[in-house]
Amino acid sequence: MRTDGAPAMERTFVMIKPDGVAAGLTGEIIGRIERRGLDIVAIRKGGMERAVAEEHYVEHRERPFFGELVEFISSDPVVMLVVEGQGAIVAMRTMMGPTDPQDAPPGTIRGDYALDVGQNVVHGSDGPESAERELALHFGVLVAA
Ligand code: ABT
Ligand code: MG
Repeated sequence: MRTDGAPAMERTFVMIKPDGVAAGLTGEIIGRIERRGLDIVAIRKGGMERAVAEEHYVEHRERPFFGELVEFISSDPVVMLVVEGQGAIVAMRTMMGPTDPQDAPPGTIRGDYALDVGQNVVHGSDGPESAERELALHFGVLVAA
């Protein structure tokens, strides 16, 4: 029995990356999110502008892989989702598996569908502050409380 109270209802930003969309994994990933019991509050498919991609990954701007990362994310269409539910941020991160698919166990999205750390199929906000920032960046007023 839980003694620490149920996780709060929250929203997180999820993105099916260009490799996931190109591999036809959109339905599979959305299906996993729905079957987990999370709610898809908004969804949008399209290309991510370069400037938006740079802002999305601003925490990595000094890293050697930044240029390649921005190029990859803005290269081809992505599917962006607002996902809501109890403890949704951690629930999504757990379903996705570790950043490097080589470390991701079977049963996770990355463990089942990816091999390369630079092209790992799916993104999910890594905490409440990131979720708030990323939802505002990609969905703006649509997700205002
Ligand atoms: P994202 O969901 O894309 O943010 O990945 P995650 O939060 O699991 O991991 P972080 B650390 O945020 O990685 C961001 C993107 O950078 C890629 N990456 C990361 C590399 O290519 N090489 C590296 O050494 C590291 C640490 C992985 C992530 N994106 N993709 N695609
Ligand atoms: Mg991240």
